[in-house]
Amino acid sequence: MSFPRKGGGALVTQRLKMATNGAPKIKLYNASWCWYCRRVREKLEALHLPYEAVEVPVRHSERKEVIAISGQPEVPVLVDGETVLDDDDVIIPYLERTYGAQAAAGRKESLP
Ligand SMILES: N[C@@H](CCC(=O)N[C@@H](CS)C(=O)NCC(=O)O)C(=O)O
Repeated sequence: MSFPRKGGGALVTQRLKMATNGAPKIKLYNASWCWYCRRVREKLEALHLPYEAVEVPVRHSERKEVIAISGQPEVPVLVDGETVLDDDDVIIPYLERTYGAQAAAGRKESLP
């Protein structure tokens, strides 16, 4: 069976992949009280990017996963496939560069 396709099939396919892939591809190590983390969460949400948020322990010494992944204990840490970033001033421009155009195209597509 075939379905009629609107223009922008690649975008539709991309959205379907995001919807059906199970776990989100982006993982954010963060703390609910952390302002830098909040900036990153707001950017992920503004770009409509699904992500898995991992709340880290308050104590540095207990942040073993963050240290293993990023080599340092501070949050936010963003993992996107092979890319691991550990500063909000690096993470936010990365998200804009990588996903900004996709989000803008999605907004245009949803206009009447
Ligand atoms: N340069 C980092 C600084 C991040 C930062 O200072 N994070 C704080 C939490 S808001 C942190 O993990 N501090 C260590 C701690 O929790 O004691 C950034 O801008 O993202």
